[in-house]
Amino acid sequence: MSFSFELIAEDKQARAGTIDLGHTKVETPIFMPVGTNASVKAILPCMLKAVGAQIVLSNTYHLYLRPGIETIEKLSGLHRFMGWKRGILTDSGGFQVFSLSDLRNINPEGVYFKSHIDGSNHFFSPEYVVELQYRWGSDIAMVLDECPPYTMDKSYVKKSLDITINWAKRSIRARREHTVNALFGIVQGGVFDDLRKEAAIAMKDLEFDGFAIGGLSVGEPTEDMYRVVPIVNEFLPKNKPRYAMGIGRPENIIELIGMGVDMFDCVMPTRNARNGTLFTRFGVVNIKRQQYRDDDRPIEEGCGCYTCRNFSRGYLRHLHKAKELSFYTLASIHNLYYYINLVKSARKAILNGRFRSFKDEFYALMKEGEA
Ligand code: PRF
Ligand code: ZN
Repeated sequence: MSFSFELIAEDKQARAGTIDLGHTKVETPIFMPVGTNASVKAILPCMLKAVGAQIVLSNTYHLYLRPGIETIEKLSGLHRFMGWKRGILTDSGGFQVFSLSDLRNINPEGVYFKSHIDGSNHFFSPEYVVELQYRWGSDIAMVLDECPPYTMDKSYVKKSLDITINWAKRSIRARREHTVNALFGIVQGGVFDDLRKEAAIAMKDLEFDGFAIGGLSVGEPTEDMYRVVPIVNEFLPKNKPRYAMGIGRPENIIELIGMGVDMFDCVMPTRNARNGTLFTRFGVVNIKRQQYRDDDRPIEEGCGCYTCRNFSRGYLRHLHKAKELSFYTLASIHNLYYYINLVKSARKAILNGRFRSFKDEFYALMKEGEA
């Protein structure tokens, strides 16, 4: 086991730390770009390095269906396969089975599902998804969980949570046979405060290397997210990293860092880049708009990314209109740089004990942009 987490500084609830993955380190808080199919869409590993990515997320559900475990094993594991030497965290498939596959049937043993690619039948157990993630060499594996849809009532969420907790215990037993990589538990419980507390307490004593908060950003009002996260964090051990899965908007990330969350992933920077929505300190730039046709300025004045150092809004708008493939790459580079540096600046502020003023400035600039 070569995983370790060191808490370096605290500023109220906000934390700065370092995760040591053995072959590479990750400075927290951290934003992880999403590389679902062992590729961050439109982005090469050399670009990931250039924007400062230290760890990326990939998906067990997708990789298991295509190209399959045997292929990745034959091609020397996930790092070699995708040409990325830094960190890799893999999601368990719990969430993707429920959001993507056709016809799924969840029972206490595991989950049966049909591939969204060819309709074939498959079964994931908590033991099997741990094995898969270790066999292809993920640095951080996630346990199988059920993320109940936001529309489910409390009795459903309670039953689902009981299954998720039982799966977490089985995952811990399964990992005893594999020693090198880290395993994170996932706290579910929907928007129900008492279920979240129950979930955090049930998970905290299991021998996980870190804990994720799942089941958020699934359509619930933002107030629910901001209420539930502190409840969970109160019960999670301080000396292990906390990861908010699939979150979120820049302001969600800032708020959750302030509540003691250390790790984030989200498709938003890359997905929004591809449809022309670019993030800046002054709010979003919709590059499709006519007003940018002859605009010689970069996406964001002062941004250090490759795109902003070399290209104008007018040029990027042209590429978008002409459906040039380079648009996807240039826009994704900027958005990833924005997200990664936002979180990096938050880390610096925490180290200097000025997270509060950092947050105030973040909102002040956004407001200035609206004016
Ligand atoms: N569970 C897992 N992956 C996830 C989620 C979850 O609840 C979410 C919810 N935002 C995103 N990704 N395993
Ligand atoms: Zn930029």
